[in-house]
Amino acid sequence: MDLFGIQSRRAKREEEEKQYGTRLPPGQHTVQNWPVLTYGPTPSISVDAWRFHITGLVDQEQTFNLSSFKDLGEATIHADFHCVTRFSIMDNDWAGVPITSIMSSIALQANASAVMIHCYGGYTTNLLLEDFVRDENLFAFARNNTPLSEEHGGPVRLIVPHLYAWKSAKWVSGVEFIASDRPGFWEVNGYHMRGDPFSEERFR
Ligand SMILES: Nc1nc2c(c(=O)[nH]1)N[C@H]1C(S)=C(S)[C@@H](COP(=O)(O)O)O[C@H]1N2
Ligand SMILES: [Mo]
Repeated sequence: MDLFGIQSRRAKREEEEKQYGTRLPPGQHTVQNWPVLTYGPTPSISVDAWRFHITGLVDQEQTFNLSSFKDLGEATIHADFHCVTRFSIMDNDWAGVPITSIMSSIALQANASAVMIHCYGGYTTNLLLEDFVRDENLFAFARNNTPLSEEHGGPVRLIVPHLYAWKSAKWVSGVEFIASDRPGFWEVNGYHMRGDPFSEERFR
């Protein structure tokens, strides 16, 4: 009966609240596996072919290959991952190039206030500069010591732990610095412009 389903979901949520406290955003439940959520086909980009472009409001636009990209700096962060479809994956170790390392290697123009993330396959997502430039954000190439598989965004994906995971774009091909925030793929299609899971900024 559905009533049992509601009760068991409630019991699971209470159990998880005990375990994770305020780390689990409202309306989320945890999963132990790692589901794949992709809109459309999975692009296939080899490590050799992968390029990353820094464009827009910077004094000098730049292109990197994986090795020159990693030369910007490498770090590991521990973070949770919250999908707007209500599953959360707790305690991931992401290895990648911190956004702060990228910022210190570019000359940003004063009127930049947001970024558009571009991906192989055409996906895009937008972030305010203050949501993009945070210590824990990185362009990741591995999770839990394992290189990202193709379906999870390899060779490189963005990880923005404090926002819903549609902002954590897979198969990134570049970041474009822009003067004013404008919607990316899901944001055009009704998702929230910012996507804070703790205030349930799901749709608008
Ligand atoms: N390029 C691209 N990035 C994407 C998506 C996508 O469809 N295309 N889906 C987003 C969504 S909605 C989620 S929840 C996460 C899922 O990442 P995963 O498939 O590795 O779990 O990737 C995000 N990044
Ligand atoms: Mo998602």
